[in-house]
Formats: sequence, C-alpha cells, structure tokens
Amino acid sequence: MPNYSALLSLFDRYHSFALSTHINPDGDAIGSELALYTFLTEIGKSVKVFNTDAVPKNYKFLPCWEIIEGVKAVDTYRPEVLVVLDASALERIGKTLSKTLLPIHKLVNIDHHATAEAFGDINLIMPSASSTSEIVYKLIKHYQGAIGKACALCLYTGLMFDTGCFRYSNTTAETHRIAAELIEVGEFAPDEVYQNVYEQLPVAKLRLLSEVLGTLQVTHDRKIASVYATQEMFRKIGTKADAVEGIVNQIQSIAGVEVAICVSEMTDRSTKVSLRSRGHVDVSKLAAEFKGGGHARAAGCRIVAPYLTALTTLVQTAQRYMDQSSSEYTD
Ligand SMILES: [Mn+2]
Repeated sequence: MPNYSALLSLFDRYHSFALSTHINPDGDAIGSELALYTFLTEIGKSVKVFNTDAVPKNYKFLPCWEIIEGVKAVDTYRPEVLVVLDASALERIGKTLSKTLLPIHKLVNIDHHATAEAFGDINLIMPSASSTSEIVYKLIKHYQGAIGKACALCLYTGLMFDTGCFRYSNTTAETHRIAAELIEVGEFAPDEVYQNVYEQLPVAKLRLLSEVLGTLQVTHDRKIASVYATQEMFRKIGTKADAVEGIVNQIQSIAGVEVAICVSEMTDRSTKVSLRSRGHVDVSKLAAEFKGGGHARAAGCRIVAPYLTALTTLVQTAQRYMDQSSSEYTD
C-alpha cells in the first residue's frame, strides 16, 4: 500500500497550498485539481490553483473552476506547499510555471503515469491507479473518510475521463465502486456529466475529423493505423491544433488495429504525436524513444521533424515494437 501519511501530515502542518497540473489540461487534470482544492479549502487551508492553459469550455460546469489562475497571477506568491497533479515531469506544468511557482517548504507530486518522474519531495506515484483523481480520492478517504459533495463531482469527472467512460483496461471493479460512491455522495446525474464533457463539440471539430480521416492509412497487415493533421487544415477550417485531440481514439477503434498513430504539424515545424495501443505494444516505451511519455495504451511525444518524416519514423518504430511483442508472444 502506498504511504499516504507523509503527505497527510503536510495537510496538518502547513497552511498555504498551491496546486498545478499539466499543459492542455484534461478531465483528470482539472478534476483532480479542483477536487483537492475543494477538500483543502474545506479543512481551512489557503489554496490557489495556477495552470499554464485556460480551463477548456467543457469543464466549466465543475464547481469552483473560476478560481484557476494563469501564469502571470503567480507574481511573487510563494505557497508553503506546491502539489503538482497528473504531470509526469515538473516541466509538464509549463516552462514558465515550473520556474516561477516555487514552494517554500515542500513539492508534492501526485501522478499515475507509468513514466512519472519522482521530482517531488513527496511523491505519490501509483501507476496501478486509473487516474490521478482516484489517488486524490484515496488520499482524502485516508484523511477524513468522507468525500464532500462538490469534491465528488470533480473526482467522478476525472475518473470518467481517464477510463474513457469506464471502457479502458484501467477500469476495474474498484473503479466502479468508487464511481458509485461518488455518484451517491455528489448527487449528480452521470448522463449530464457525460454530456457536459463530451457533447459540446464545435462544428469545426467534426469538419477537422472529416479532413483528418481522409489521410487514414492502414498498413502492416492492418495492424497499424495512422492519420495526420496539417496547419493548412487548421487554417482552412479555422480551428487550432488542439482540436485534433481524441481523433486517435477513433482510429484505434478499427477492427484488428494494434497501434494507432495521429500526428499534427505544429507552427514551429515540430510534430505532435498521439499514440494508442490495443495491448501488445507498450506505446509509453515507444513514446519514450522520442522523449515523450504516458501509459502503456495511451502515450504521446513531440518530434522535431516535419510531420510526414515523423510519421514514417513512427510507423517503422511501431512495426519494430510489434515484431518484438509477437516474438515474445510465441516464445
Ligand atoms: Mn490522468
């Protein structure tokens, strides 16, 4: 069992806390952050939350989202304790923030990524947890045994997001038990949470999806599927590169596909990469070859090369991993 006590003692010892999470925050990042914010505030702590990127529109139904501040708001503020959530490396909270947001006493790292670095004074890294929200849930339960109503909604949102709505392999009986408790305590409607998070797509996102799907290649015995998105597509449709998010999951849903790859051309001419695996290939290792990270079945990286060059390299690397995994398989 992980050691919660070192972290829990900080909740008693210190008064001022700052929280942060990774750039391009997702449901687990915002959910775990707001859950911890709500909890710490309720036990009488002074808490501030600073993120590099703004709260995405579809998380603005969560309680207290307005309290999240930007990089500039840090100024000379120094919390006693800084808690970094769901970020596999400190730099993932953003270059500026990782240099300006410094704790006086303790840096805490709460994460569930398999590739997580132990950059904190206290590290609560649990790769077996479905999400950072699940870790925060357990932490609060150890502290006081009860979850607050607002906190429950934030935790549920994180849990739902990181399990792909309870579809991914990180979904367990325990995940469902926690979800059930959160629904009871939070008194929210799960279908409304789903609608808030997933059914808020701008038309441009669907137009982009249609363009990106037009680039689909299914190769290597139909086991590797790949797509790309270009700056020209973003310009034509009038959207940003982050609209690509999630498209890789659609590619992964093709029958028989083991590895799905989605690359996006960035304005600095580098290439952003999203990877998915059905299980035989650990894509976090594949991503790590390009200084990226993530989970065995969902990972990402950034490659300094034009997108088509990056894509060719990635497909070759994925093939190598698949050859390795199939030889291990038959041994
Ligand atoms: Mn997460």
